[in-house]
Amino acid sequence: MTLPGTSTLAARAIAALGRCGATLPTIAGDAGPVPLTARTPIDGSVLAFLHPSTSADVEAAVAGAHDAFLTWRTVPAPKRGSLVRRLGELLSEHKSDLADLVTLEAGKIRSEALGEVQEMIDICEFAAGLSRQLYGRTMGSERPGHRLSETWHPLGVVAVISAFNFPVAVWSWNTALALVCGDPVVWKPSETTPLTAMACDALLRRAATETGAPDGLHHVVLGTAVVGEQLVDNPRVALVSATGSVRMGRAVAPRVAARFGRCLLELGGNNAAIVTASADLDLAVRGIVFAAAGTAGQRCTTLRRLIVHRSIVDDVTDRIAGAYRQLTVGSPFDDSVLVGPLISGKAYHAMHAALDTARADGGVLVTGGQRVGSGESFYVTPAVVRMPEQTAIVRAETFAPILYVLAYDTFDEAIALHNGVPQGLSSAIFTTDQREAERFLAADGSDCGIANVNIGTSGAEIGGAFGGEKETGGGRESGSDAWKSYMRRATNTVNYSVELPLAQGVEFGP
Ligand code: UN1
Repeated sequence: MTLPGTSTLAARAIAALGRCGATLPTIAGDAGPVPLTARTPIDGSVLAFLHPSTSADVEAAVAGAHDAFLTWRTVPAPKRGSLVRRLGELLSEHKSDLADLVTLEAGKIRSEALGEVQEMIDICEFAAGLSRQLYGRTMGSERPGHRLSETWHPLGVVAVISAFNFPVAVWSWNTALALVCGDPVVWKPSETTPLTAMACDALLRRAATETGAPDGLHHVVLGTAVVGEQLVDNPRVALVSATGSVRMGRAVAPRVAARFGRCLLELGGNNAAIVTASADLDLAVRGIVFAAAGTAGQRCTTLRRLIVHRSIVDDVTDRIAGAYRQLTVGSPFDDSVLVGPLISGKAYHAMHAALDTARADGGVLVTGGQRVGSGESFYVTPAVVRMPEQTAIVRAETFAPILYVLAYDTFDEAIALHNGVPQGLSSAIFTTDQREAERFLAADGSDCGIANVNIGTSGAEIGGAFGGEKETGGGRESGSDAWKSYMRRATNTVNYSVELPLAQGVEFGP
């Protein structure tokens, strides 16, 4: 495996950052706090040193955002939409630069990095249209001469805490909606992906200047969990939208609840697909391989469990293993590569440990699971493991490319295995039998927030609401009516009569 030279990678990052209008700070020797090191998983080398935000910086960011809120909430929503429309144009203009940064910091192959930026452009278009559609309802009042309706108002400062694996798309889902809904944003990106965050911030600031939006609508704060905790505890943060592990969600949710703030959580997934005896196997295998091995298994929507009818399980497993052996692993800048690096050595060791546990539980490694190359980067061949049953390791999310294959006999058993995990993000069924497909989508079918037919678990479009149930946290981001989480609802009763009838027939008065 050949990797590009280290200095080439850092130079490429700094050039892309510069074209987006962001500059790197000068780090003053050893006088200041320990700098934040931006590294690339491509070869583990340093891309840049940055200043972590101090607690005063975080406080100032929230205060600045709150000041901006007081103005922004009164700007008409379609005018707020102009800012997001301009942001979408700038993202299109800098699509290649941002994709470079996504590849450098998250290790995504070019096509997936470009796809992630496209997802940002799509949500900006969606949000700009939405800015004229923040509809409230009108209900029939039970009282004569009364009008009953609801109005959606801006909520306040939104803190966005995002993960390394979708370093910018998840930010854009939240930020494009928040801005049209009248809410400024303070963003704490993953400490692994600060440069993409700085590039997005620079583009958004430019869009704000060009469209005459107030200062202070967007702030980036960099650092470890301590920075996130400060946002979580700040009473001026109205909504904490956090994407990451279940462990992180468990820490965040009660703290936000304790101050009666709002939380939008997008946590772990342990997504499964059922392959029934009637499935179109050519289509199924293509869908499964992208969902399980794409993004090196590091999407929250990655397919991690395959539940296959016993009559075809050997055939399906062989076909998938055959396709896996064709997957090229290596530098994500190499056009022939489909599987880039894992984000860190920690991710590699977690994968290794999970495979050991699976084997100890009676699992058989069918293919993959080998480290490719050595040194400070961690490339692996995606693994397929046949499991005798759904053991604890199968029920846990390991953020790496491991696909566990299980066999089922009856459809009820398949659904029970499917739902028999703590997480509930995405799901799929491969079948040509309409009854099976509808049953999977029915109330007693998949218990996930996303349920697909004849398509894998990953790669959702922005138009639908994105999120899941159980330990996934229950939040919904992106399309449909996810915008409602970023606004507060006021119910309005207007009496335009000269009488004062009370609801429920209550009589009161002398
Ligand atoms: C994530 O992995 O956090 O559906 C988000 C998908 C992408 C988003 C994934 N559109 O796979």
